[in-house]
Amino acid sequence: MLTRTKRGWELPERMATPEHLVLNRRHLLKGLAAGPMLLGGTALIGTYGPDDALAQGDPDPSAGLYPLQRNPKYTLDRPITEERLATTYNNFYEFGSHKQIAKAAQKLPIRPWTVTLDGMVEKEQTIDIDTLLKRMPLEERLYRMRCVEAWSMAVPWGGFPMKALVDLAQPKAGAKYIAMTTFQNRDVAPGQKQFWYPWPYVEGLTIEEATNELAFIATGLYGKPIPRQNGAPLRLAVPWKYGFKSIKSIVRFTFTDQRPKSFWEVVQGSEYGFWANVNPEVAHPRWSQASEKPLGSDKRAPTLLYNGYAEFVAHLYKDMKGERLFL
Ligand SMILES: Nc1nc2c(c(=O)[nH]1)N[C@H]1C(S)=C(S)[C@@H](COP(=O)(O)O)O[C@H]1N2
Ligand SMILES: [Mo]
Repeated sequence: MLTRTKRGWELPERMATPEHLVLNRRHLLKGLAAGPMLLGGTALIGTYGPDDALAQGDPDPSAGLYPLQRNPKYTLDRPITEERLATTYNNFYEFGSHKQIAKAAQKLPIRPWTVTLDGMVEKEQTIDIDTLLKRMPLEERLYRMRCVEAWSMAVPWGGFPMKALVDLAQPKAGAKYIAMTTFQNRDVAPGQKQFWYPWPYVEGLTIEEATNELAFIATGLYGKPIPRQNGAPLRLAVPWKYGFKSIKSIVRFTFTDQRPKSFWEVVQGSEYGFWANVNPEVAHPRWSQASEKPLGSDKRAPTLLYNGYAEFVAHLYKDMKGERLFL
């Protein structure tokens, strides 16, 4: 198909772009202070329709590992999202602040790729992704995902429990948090030339969250290696939190006793906090979170507390006083 027609499931632009609408003034000024020489690189990349995403980059050497055996414990209350939608309607600001980044993301080199485990660990290490994949217990899980913008999907991730990675890292007793960092490469990721954003993308979890059985490192999607636009070669999947917590294309896991400040928290902390647990009753300052729009459906669905995963994770937060758990 050569023409780009608006489909029923697509959100109006005003719904689809809230994450980048409001920029923290302090941060903007900091970016401006970085100097006008960066200005030449701020042009936005073009937009692409879903069909352009068929363009492929290099073949993925981990293809032979998939499909993985599905873990039957994690079930869905809704149909699996059509693969084409989940792989062509994405948030990945490194490749543009709009949803049609799939084609642009094919430029991301995913081999060689190493993952560094550092900070408060017994021994810092840097592991090649294919070595890591051999050492981790790979499985498939069906998970829901809820973006703070109120669209959602349900997909079969392939990958491994984050706990296995934490065990490999051997954190020291004093470590309380894990800061995760996305690659930085302005040559392939034009969004990273947008100097007003605090690149590289960083996210964080407590060690308790990271070792909860639901916290998953996704390396596959729909029975294949995960596509670049979805965060190849490895991204986080924490389905009880808003989607921005699920950081893509990770290069570093740093164990620390300091709570990390994540990308969106730096941009606009009043709208995107550290915890960011899904709660239909706690509205975003600019829109309700009571319902969501599953990709591919024309009907809104009610949003559930912890995105339906309360039985797994609610206990993590029950004694926390004075924390903004849901924003
Ligand atoms: N590095 C990085 N990770 C990211 C993002 C991003 O812009 N950059 N967007 C986040 C947001 S807002 C969402 S909703 C999910 C979207 O994941 P998907 O495109 O695979 O659906 O990725 C998250 N991870
Ligand atoms: Mo999101």
